[in-house]
Amino acid sequence: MKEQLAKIQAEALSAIAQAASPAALEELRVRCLGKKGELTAILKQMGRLSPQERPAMGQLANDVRAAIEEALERAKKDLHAKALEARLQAETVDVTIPGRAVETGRRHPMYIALDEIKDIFVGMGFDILDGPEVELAEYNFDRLNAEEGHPSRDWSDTFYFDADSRVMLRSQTSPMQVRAMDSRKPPIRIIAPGRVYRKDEVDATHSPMFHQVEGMVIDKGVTMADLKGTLNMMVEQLYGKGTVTRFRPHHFPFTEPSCEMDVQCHKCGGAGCATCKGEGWIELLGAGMIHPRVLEMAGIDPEVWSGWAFGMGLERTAMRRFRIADLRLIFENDMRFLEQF
Ligand code: 2NM
Repeated sequence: MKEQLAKIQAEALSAIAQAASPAALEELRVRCLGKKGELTAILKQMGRLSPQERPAMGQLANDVRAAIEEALERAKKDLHAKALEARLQAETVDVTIPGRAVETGRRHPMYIALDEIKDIFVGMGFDILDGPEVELAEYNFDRLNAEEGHPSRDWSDTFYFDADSRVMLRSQTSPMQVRAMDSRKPPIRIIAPGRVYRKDEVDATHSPMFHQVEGMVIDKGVTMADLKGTLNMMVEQLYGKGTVTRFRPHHFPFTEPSCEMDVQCHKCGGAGCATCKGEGWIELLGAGMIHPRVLEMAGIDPEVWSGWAFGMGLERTAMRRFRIADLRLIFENDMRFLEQF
């Protein structure tokens, strides 16, 4: 029995010395010291010994157990230390390597202008609406009082999808105003920014796709004075307090009366220069009192309610704001251009 114990100890210690992983160590522990282990098997035979032999053999068995446990514990610590060392080696960071610069994105100049306009109108209690770019001619034209034969409905001006000119890319964002009149009850205060499409050749001031913001107010007792007051307030926030404006008569099918709004040239103060092409004024937007027929078609009684609306081009607003000379720069996504804002 003594020899058996010595053999178990010797074999266990040598196996432990060679174990390469915590799992291998655990396997050894079970094999040597577990309930069905070699040492337990020996201890079960103690009963066969004489009472004189038993204490010494018991002591020896305990010593062997203690030696194996200690070896296991030490081997486990060694393995942990080695694993940690390996990890530290593998995860070494060379703090002397130069860093990689993070390229941050920035807002597009047109969206800077749009966000300003949105802030101004949200501050006055307007909701912002979004809607489809593929529209029905019914919403884009008929419901806006632009009847069959109106020049803007011509195939040479508008992108139609079908031969009978019913489905089209919207040429203005006003169909959103019509949808708002259908789905909401007055009083209504909304603005509708978005892409619009017209068959124009690309040049320094034209593009077949551009952006508009249109706005609309419908309430009781709304007059041209509200239109002028609100738009003047927007202009003062966009271009500074005291900016001078003027309203010229104009014509749109969906408003009556209609007007265009100019701002006095910020560069020459009205004297005439290159920026305003000698005019002293810069055209900003179109507007007017919503035509009674447009209200009627939406089921809004023009005897009770009245309203005003406006539409402005966003590219042109951004171009004025940032002195951008060519519209194409807005769409080309040239980093040398975009990095300047
Ligand atoms: C403009 C100019 C004038 C306009 C009219 C409407 C509606 F739906 F209320 F009738 N929405 N937008 C409007 C009025 C648009 O763009 C130059």
